[in-house]
Amino acid sequence: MGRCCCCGEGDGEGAPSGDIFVLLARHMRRAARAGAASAPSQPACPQTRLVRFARSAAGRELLVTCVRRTHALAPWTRPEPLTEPAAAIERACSERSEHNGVLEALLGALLLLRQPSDARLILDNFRQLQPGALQDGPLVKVAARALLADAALTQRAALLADPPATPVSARQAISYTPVTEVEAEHLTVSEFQARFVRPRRPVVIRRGAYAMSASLLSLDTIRELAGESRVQLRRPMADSVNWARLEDAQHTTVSDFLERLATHQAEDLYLFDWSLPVHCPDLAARLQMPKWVDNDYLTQQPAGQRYQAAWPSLFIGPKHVSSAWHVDVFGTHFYMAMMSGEKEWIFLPPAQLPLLYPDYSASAEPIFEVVSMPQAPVSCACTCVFHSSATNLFVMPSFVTCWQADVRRPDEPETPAVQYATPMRCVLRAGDLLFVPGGSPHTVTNLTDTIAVRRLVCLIP
Ligand SMILES: O=C(O)CCC(=O)C(=O)O
Repeated sequence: MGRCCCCGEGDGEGAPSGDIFVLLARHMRRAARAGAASAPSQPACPQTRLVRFARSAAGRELLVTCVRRTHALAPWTRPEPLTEPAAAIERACSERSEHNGVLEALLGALLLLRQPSDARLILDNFRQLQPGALQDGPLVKVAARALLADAALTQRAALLADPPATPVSARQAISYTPVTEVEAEHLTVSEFQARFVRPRRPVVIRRGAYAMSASLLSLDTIRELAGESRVQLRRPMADSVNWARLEDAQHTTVSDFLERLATHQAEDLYLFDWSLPVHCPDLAARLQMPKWVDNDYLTQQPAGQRYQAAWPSLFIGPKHVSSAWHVDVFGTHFYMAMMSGEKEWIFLPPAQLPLLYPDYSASAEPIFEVVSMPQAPVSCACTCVFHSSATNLFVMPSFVTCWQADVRRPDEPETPAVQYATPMRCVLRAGDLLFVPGGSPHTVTNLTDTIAVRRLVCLIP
């Protein structure tokens, strides 16, 4: 590998060490100073910009260099099961006092190069040589992502060997199982736990939102109690690596956003997951915990404990704006109470997550996509994202191509496993309360302008 034409980095003495995103950021800054990297085509969060860079020729070259240098220097980092005499390898390993950092960089690079199986084998080698060595916080995090990514490959193969459904191609059209609906006054707590929480099934509880508030929150109430508060809005972006592919957008006041919504000038801006206890306790005080979920471990923590008072949070979104496929954090259950408008929800059962091609290269919260990588690194060039909203395809010419996995596009040849999934669907209307079991991948579209409130819950059995 020669020197990179944009920043002069190339073959060097030491193996790269530490967080691969820090290395990418440093490289990107140098490339920008040398005038070799173009500005990103759209504003985006730092992590999304770094992943864009990792997909460019210059970024890919850095990743490949990182992998090659490390393999050359530390035999235990080769992606084959250990065959060399363990003592020699052990020596090489212990001479390298910073081996945790080296392994961290290597695993991060392999994940971004979409080689999770290599990452897992290297991790196995490392654990064989250094049992108990995985105690370093940053290393544990990237190791966990490598294991998740590799497990998803294995689980997808197992699901395809015994698929949950006949492929959509044989069924003509995609079909959705309707989510079960129950009237609030007929649903006892024990029935809720037995039918929905334990088997991890979603349910729409009609009129359930009234268990939170006798009168549903209106824009007027929100304006009155929270109008002056400042909020950071979000907006969808096709190649975002953030949760639900929503990127941070501008800051404004709640009343300014509501005014834009009323005058149809909110565009694709979304007031999303805005913590009411943190930002507007008066509004939070109006909302009660519905009886079905009041055995929540998070709220029973001592005051001041992280997440003890993070939710409920507020969502106000204009018609057509969507949250892309995602899974909620820590695999927790959550519920959403609809205050006004309508939302379409599409889910997969938690066990079918691997059919959506979860990708852990940017974080432990997966995005869902398939990337085609060129075999050989190409020369440095600018990064440029082309995005077609019609097909949801975004392309970086000559570098990599990404396909978002989505059960609504079962014919996409690059993501064939999605056609074996058995999606569920519901439309949530004002007054409804939806329970979503932990670990369920889902995507949500505002069919009208909407107001909703949502809370993550860890239910104590
Ligand atoms: O309502 C939305 O747009 C997304 C809500 C959601 O998916 C969530 O809270 O996890």
